[in-house]
Amino acid sequence: MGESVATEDPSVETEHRLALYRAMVLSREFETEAERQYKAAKIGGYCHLSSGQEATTVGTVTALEEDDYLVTGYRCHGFALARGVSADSAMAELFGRQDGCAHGRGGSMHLLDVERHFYGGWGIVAGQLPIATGLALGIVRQDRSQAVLCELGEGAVNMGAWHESLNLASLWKLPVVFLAVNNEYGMGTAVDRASAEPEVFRRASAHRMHGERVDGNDLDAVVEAATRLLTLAREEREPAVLEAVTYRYRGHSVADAGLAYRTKDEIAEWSGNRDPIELERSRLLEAGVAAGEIEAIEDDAREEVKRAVEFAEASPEPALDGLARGMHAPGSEAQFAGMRAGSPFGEETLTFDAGLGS
Ligand SMILES: Cc1ncc(C[n+]2csc(CCOP(=O)(O)OP(=O)(O)O)c2C)c(N)n1
Repeated sequence: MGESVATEDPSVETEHRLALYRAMVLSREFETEAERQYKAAKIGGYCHLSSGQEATTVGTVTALEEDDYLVTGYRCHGFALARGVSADSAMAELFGRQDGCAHGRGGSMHLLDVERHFYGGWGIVAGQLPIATGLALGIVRQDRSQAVLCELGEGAVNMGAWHESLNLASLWKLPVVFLAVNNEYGMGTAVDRASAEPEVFRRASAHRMHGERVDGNDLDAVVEAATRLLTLAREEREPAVLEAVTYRYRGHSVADAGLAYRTKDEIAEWSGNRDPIELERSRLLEAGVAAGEIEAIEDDAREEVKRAVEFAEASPEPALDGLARGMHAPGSEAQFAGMRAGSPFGEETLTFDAGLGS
């Protein structure tokens, strides 16, 4: 993916639309299966699903060029898939297996594929913002023409890292678009109970940055806004906040039923009348695509997810002695060897004068 939906050749447009539709369905099917596998205790740790948010996920990722960067929070399965990570390696990662895209060391919240310029999957709320901002600074320092898309939830905008990152991105004119996915709730708190300014895009103005809001369930609108803002970032070094208003159907994580802080009617209103996949499906039908062709795509995506579960089950557990690989900089073993057991900050061989004051 990497082009906009709008092209001049209508057949190309339909083909591209079908590819985006398949990506949305794949994401939905993947999440449904992930929940099933989590409940069957095949997946450990936390597991955050993005069912209902597919137009935002697929629409923004398709607006990225191949060598742009993508950084997200922990609700990252759909982003990884849309960026081209295979369902096999994403599912294997959820299972904690060796063939996972992070070699089984990251799990659901920390999907990663550096080759595809997907720099994770981060579990600390707003922890991904300074990383994305640093990537954008690297682009500028190396005079490259790329952009960074940094996804966050609307709950992250009250964190210090949000303000620090937006301030520097604006001050230094960094090529980054902060995608605030406003799915109405944090872990269980509605956005207007947590944020004095609940219209998240307006917060960009505090840093003299462009901000705008888009209907995050409308694929066309998302693709248009994301393509425009990423182009401005890439070509003019203009950072921006894009707020996508959408809804998550499931609980905050699989462990949350998601019903204590919102009503069944509210969920039904979004899933019944504003579902992004249904909306796209009716657009395809209106454009003359046969229902059979759409169903074939849906079946195909479902099969891909089924195969991914088999792949994940067959993949071996990572070797125990490799679990710490990649965690520390080369050469740091000598430093760790000098640390006193049970004393996390106390090295035997301190680099400053241990006899201070004597
Ligand atoms: C620094 C930090 N504080 C608290 C948590 C626990 N926590 C995980 S998700 C979450 C809510 C975030 O909501 P939002 O940013 O809206 O993202 P969403 O889950 O809706 O995608 C919280 C408080 C955490 N992971 N990191």
